Amino acid sequence: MANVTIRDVKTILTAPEGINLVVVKIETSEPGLYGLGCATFTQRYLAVATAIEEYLKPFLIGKDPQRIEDIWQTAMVSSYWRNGPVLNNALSGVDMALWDIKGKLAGLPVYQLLGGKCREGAAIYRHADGRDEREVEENVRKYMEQGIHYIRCQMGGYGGRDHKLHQPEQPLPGAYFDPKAYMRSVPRLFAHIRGAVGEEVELLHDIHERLVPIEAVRLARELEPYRLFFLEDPLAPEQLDWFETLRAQTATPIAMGELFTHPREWTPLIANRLIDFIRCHISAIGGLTPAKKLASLCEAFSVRTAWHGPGDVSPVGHAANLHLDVSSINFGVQEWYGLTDRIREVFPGCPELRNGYAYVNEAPGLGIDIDEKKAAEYPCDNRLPAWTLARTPDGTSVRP
Ligand code: GCO
Ligand code: MG
Repeated sequence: MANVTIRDVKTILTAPEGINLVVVKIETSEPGLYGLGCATFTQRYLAVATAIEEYLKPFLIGKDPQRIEDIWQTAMVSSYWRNGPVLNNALSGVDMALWDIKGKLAGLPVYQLLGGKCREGAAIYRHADGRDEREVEENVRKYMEQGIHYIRCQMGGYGGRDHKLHQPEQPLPGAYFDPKAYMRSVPRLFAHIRGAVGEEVELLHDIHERLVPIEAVRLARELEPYRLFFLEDPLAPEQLDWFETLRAQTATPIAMGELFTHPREWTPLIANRLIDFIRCHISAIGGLTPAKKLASLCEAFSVRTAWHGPGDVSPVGHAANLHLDVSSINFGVQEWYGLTDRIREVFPGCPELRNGYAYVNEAPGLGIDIDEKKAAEYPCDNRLPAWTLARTPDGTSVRP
């Protein structure tokens, strides 16, 4: 449509489930035509909101919302120093909103603009946790009864907990865990779960960068008998050169990427076939535009997608994940957090979950809306989450 322009850019901050979410709403000169995008960086949501309000909004007003690629490229370089989670999330909110608008203008769901469906629904995985093997097993069985075929198992959260800690006097405050006790507990957990539920269900685990590299290599090898669907974040983004060693040592499938914010992080892992699944938080890499390019890059190297999808992705972001999922031939699995009634109230048109598959709303665009009045009832909270102050028993601060 000729002459439609961007009229306003709004940042909506809301936390219906106590998790800070950032949504961008782009309004246009066409009455009633607007788009929504996810810009959620839950730990630094105010920094993202400032980047949107103070820099991207003046940059965008008056521009043609249909020129997605040109806006993405020019906005990316407009700060000169670029990438990083704050600026990428801000840009993602704009980018997804522009795809939403383009779909609405075309009268098509976004997946149609990405090549159409190659599957009706996206197979999802849920998180089973517990204090011991039996409790984890109970939660695995609960998900299996709901028809969920892919289940991530953790015992005591990331890095495990409730370990007897051998600490020095007057330890500093923090979220303590014992990497060695955690490492010993994981093979026990999967021996129990695999023995209890058999071979059919796909099991996953997230190391969450909690081990030193050589320990991650050892754990990946020790988990081989339990045939994981994938082992996630075995290393940190700062340890990319260790992936070669990890790959050479184990046949356990590897997933990585939720912390990535720069192409130089994922390109070597994909081009050298050092991972099996890419796990980016798509708003942290700049939105749908880079994510669709990344999915195509991965296809050439037999890497499958498994986009990040926890509670700190907004339902707009989950919808964007799913439009990519159903239209990418190299889709692997979709992480799913579980959308509550309260979330659905704030975000009408949420994707549906049925029998282990997530389905996008077939409405034009991303197919999701936001009730701004209801969103305002759930203010965000600027306190830093305690879990990010991770420490090993002697008090050393480590990556959370
Ligand atoms: C996952 C992630 C999350 C992150 C969270 C950080 O696999 O879903 O590891 O649980 O820890 O998104 O805010
Ligand atoms: Mg993870």
